[in-house]
Amino acid sequence: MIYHLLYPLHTTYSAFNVLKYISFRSISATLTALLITFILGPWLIRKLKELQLGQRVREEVPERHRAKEGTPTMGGSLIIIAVVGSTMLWSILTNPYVWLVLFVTLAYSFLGFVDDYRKVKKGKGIAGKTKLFYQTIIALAGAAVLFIFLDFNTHLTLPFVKNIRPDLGLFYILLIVFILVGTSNAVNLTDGLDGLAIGPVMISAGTLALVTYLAGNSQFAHYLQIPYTSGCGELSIFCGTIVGAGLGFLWFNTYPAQIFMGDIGSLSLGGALATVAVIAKHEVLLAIVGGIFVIEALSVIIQVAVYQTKKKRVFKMAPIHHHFELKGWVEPKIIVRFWIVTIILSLLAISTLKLR
Ligand code: 57M
Repeated sequence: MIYHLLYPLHTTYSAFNVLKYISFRSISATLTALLITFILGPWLIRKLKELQLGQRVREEVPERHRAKEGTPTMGGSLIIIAVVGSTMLWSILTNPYVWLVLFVTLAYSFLGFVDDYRKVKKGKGIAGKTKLFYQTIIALAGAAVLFIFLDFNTHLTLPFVKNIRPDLGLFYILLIVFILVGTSNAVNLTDGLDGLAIGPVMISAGTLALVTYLAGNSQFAHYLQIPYTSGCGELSIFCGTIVGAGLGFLWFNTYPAQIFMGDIGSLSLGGALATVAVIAKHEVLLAIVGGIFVIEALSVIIQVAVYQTKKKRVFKMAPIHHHFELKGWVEPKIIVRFWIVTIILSLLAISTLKLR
């Protein structure tokens, strides 16, 4: 919005010339999202408490989680308001990729809202299969927009190798659905300790902010020999808003949490990160920087598969953050160590851009 209103005046007021730079608008969008969450945070926590939208804690949780009963959930609404508001303020709104990521983010957040609301009000959320169905429909809609209107490049990019770029053709649609639904659920599973999910989400968003900036710049893309996607640089602003809103949310979600993000936050943030990675053509890079999400999801898959076949538990409890809890690690130790692992993975992911 600001770009469309003020940039045309740059011939009169040269200061507005700065608005043409993605870097400037990304930093401004990050700080704007942070400000929105700081301003709305306390009010939203009070509101969610008044509306009795408190978390119901599952029976089989490790003992220390019982004290969390009643913590206001659906705090992800704060993140979504800040992300959408700041993106609308600082992005070039004629860019179709911006609207595509906003569509997926809002659609997944609506699904998460319904799940959270039913969990809190009726004690039971949407059935797993139903949730999976709607997640798939939203992912298919996103893939359809990419293929039909945005001339999507169906060559798969792999890190470290620049000459192997298999053309998946229509099969890419299956990959897009797998990535969006998988990331959305993996972030959801990870969101089981105070700040455990939002930390890696912010680090992943910051990494994708850099990747989209480079992939959207023909000179940088050529120099790094990564696929050039004209217009995807604008997603750097959207990624910046996730970092800013995440920081603001973490102010309230850090241990001991005053608020949980709920499925409204975890499903939408996972879908958002996945959509950005698909558009920038760096899906494997997301799997690297989002390695904690992958490990959390794999721990559940392995636990369930081995238990069903051998009646044995590989982990004390899955997802793996509960395994460390039952090993006696205190909550903040698990959280910060998972953030440290994510920062290391982010550095590795960024290095794959050069090592090819
Ligand atoms: C998503 N939700 C948290 C909060 C958050 C198949 C099975 C692995 C599914 C899985 C499952 O459904 N998990 C649900 C995780 C819940 O957090 C709420 O959910 C939102 C995110 N979706 O925003 O609203 C609890 O997590 C804690 N929490 C915090 N701080 C936060 O900032 O402490 C969340 C955010 C909250 C709070 O206690 O109530 C959750 O864990 O439910 N099921 C499981 O994860 C269960 N694992 C399990 O059954 N493992 C089995 C088999 C099936 C693999 C096994 O190991 O044998 C665990 N769920 C819980 N505790 N709560 C069991 C232990």
